[in-house]
Amino acid sequence: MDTPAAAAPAAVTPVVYGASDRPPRGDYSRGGVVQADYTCPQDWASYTAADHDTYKRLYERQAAQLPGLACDAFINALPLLGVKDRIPRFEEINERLHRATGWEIVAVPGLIPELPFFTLLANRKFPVTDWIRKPEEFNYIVEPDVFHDLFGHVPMLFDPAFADYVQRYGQGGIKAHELGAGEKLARLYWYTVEFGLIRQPDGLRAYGAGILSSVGELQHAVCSNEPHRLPLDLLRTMRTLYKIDTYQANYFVIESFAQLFDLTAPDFTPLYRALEVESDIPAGVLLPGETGKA
Ligand code: HBI
Ligand code: FE
Repeated sequence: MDTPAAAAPAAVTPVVYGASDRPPRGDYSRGGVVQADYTCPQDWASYTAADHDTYKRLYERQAAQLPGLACDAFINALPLLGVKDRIPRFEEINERLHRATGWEIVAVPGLIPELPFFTLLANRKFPVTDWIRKPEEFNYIVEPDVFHDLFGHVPMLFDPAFADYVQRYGQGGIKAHELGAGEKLARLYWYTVEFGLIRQPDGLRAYGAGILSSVGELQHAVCSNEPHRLPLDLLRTMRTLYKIDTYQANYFVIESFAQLFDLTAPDFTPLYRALEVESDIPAGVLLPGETGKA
């Protein structure tokens, strides 16, 4: 016998990063279609012509500045999204993505709480916000929208080693949450999945979605002399505070996605214990001996 999917709007609370007096952007009720795991139908039919046009213009502008700044894995996978002149239907992306790495994307109304977020990742489901920014927010938006989530994150999920890293992050996240270390681990996500740099034989490149989906930060992260660049070190990274509303003051550099995957193989419990006696490091501050020129 079929039981109806458990829609649990009571358990579905909106979340925002940073200042908590900012009202949440997405609609988390939607007449009860948001599920207990925070996923919902994409409702593709509700996008307007203006919405599709915003996506198309963002895609064009951003795709044009990738050469020499984005990593090869991203540049090679971007065309696999398959659609660039409108907001894609998530199902059409899933056909290819699932075949490539076993991942799928699922629609969510916006930022979701830590534990359901980790749980989706641990199950190789990547939450993609379904709404798009307004034309007046074309250049800048604090919360992730469908352009950031799709264009920024999904191409990298076609890379097998990176895709495995994101799942491992989800699995580690569930454990970190139990150990009260969710915030520390979230910093690792921030400085890798969102704002990571990788050293390719032909130079430094971006793989983080926050960089790849931003007009201005791509140049700043890869080419500017302003920010510090440090080799990725788990303890250093998880001690480092971050800002969500400015370009990053420091970036962490990896040598390969396999390195990222291997670094996160050990149990983090001792690391979390070590972090308890280490002070947080403000964004942009160097420790003695660090050059910031990785
Ligand atoms: N929710 N939709 C969405 N997208 C994110 O990137 C996201 C989130 N919730 C929590 C979160 N990220 C971070 O706190 C994770 O690092 C835990
Ligand atoms: Fe993101």
